[in-house]
Amino acid sequence: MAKEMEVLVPDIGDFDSVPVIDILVKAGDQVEKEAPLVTLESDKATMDVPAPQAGIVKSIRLKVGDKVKQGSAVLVLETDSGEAASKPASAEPKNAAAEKPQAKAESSSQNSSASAATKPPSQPKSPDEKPAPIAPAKPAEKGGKQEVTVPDIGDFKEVPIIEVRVKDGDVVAKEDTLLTLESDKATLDVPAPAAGTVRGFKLKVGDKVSKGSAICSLEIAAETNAADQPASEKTEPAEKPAPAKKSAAHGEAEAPSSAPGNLGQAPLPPPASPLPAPDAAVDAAMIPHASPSIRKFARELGVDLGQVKGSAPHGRITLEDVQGYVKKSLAAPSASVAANASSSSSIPKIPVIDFAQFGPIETQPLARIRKLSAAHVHRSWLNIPHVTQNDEADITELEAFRKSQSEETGVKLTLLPFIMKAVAKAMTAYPEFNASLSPDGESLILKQYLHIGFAADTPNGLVVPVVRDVDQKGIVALAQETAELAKKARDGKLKGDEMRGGCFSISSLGGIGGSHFTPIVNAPEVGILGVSRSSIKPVWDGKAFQPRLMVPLSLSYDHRVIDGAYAARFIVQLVKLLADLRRLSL
Ligand code: CAO
Repeated sequence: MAKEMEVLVPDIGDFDSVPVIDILVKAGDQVEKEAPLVTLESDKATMDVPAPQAGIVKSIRLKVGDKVKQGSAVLVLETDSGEAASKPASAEPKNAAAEKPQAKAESSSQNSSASAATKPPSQPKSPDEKPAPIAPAKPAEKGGKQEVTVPDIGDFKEVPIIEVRVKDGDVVAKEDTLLTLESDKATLDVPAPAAGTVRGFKLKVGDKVSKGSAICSLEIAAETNAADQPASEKTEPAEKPAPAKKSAAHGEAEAPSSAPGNLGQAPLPPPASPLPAPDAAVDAAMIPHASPSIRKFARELGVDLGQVKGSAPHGRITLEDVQGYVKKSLAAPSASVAANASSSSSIPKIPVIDFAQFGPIETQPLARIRKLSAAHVHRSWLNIPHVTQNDEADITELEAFRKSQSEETGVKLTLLPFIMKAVAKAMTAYPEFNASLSPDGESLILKQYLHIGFAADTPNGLVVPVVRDVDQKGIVALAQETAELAKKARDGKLKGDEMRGGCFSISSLGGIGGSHFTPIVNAPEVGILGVSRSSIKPVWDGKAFQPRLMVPLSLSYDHRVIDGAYAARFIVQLVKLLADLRRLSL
């Protein structure tokens, strides 16, 4: 017999005024059990409220912009089974019998992070029932040691570590990410519960951990002040973490904004800085802003959300945006398809080989950054017709100046900031290097700002921090900024903004070695400069060979945008600028 039930907002942590940002169903819709009904978004997490049962939506009880909390009415659902998945439409908003009610306050609050979107709503607490405070941590005494363990990560056990952010001896601030775990349902950053020095850290990527697994001990900084104490030590109940953003169906994971605080642990902090993929990959490689249900929808259609422009506030991607993207892609003329094609190109697959037949092997999961940058360089390589132009610049005088200025200013000046400045100057003279091809391949977008990214080698893979307004900065400032960004990159502390907006990239392998190489253009940029190791070479001055310090340069460019002659002029100009720094001031 058909029965009506009122679907309520499940336990969403301590949030009590969360805006509804999307209503995904309308009256009359037939929904499956677990189908997302509405999307809520706090400043910390995006979450879908799923249908507790299959049924027909009779009426919607809220609208976009409404602010809700646990127990708020979402809609009325007519179900066949008559099972009270939420509560009868007429009943008080209390005691909604979830299919699998949480056994206790602790699990109902803390499991929400990893499973809110797929679990049926948990039993709402009565309106005046306060969430259970998170159990106090062992005090992290100043100058003492605190053992750090994996916090409550919901129902998950044996969760693989996908990223390690610290090593033994590192000094961390409270809430700095120590490592990232990824189950099939959620990605969770484990933060430092206090500021201190990491000791006894032995975990590595691929290790599997569960709640309570030892991570390291923290030698608590003597100057640790109250603000550094774990939230759970404060008298107020610790903030109950928000549910992890996750897919309703496939468990596609996103970093939780604030995942469960463990007993004795500080709540997990907002997600680690967005993935340090090469800047141009940002659109595609960084987690796009979309609700779990939209992600699922996109996945089903094979849409890369990184390619979709969000029309909702803060660039959030809506259902209509995905649909529009699909329509546009289907209608796109072959030229623009060619401009965008990567996943659709039917390149022959590399045969799958069982390497174990030839000898012992070990399979190591790739770190997230590596996976993202692999996807990005692959896209760039497939989409961009590359040409690489090589040359060498005589930096004999520059080198002498660099050394003298390093001593004089006390700032370590490497070759990189000089090259960056020279590239900026050359880009000003050859503005097509400061451009991007429009997505439809019909026009050139010329940028009136000049930000340059540089590839940085980090333990977790390649990242591309971006130095802004290079044309307006001096060499010393550039040296300081690149050194600072490179350190942040290696420490895994770069923020999303610090990897966005690049116009051109420099990949300097000069500190390592090698002569020339072919850098891959960092799409949608159109040029990248590879710098190799300088060496003394005999250079003919018209009368005799002179020993000169030569640095090899490799300029790769997008041949759809840049003609060969234009690129040759650009690199010749660059070589001249490096050979005679006085030209930089002209
Ligand atoms: N020729 C000779 N020596 C060079 C040089 C060059 N072209 N470039 C740098 N060096 C020297 C520096 O002067 C420094 O020497 P000292 O320590 O004796 O002063 C040493 O090499 C190390 O420099 P550095 O690498 O620390 O500093 P940098 O400013 O040159 O580079 C950074 C910074 C972040 C670009 C670099 O550390 C890095 O990560 N490079 C790798 C980039 C990369 O992976 N590219 C590939 C991307 S595609 O996969």
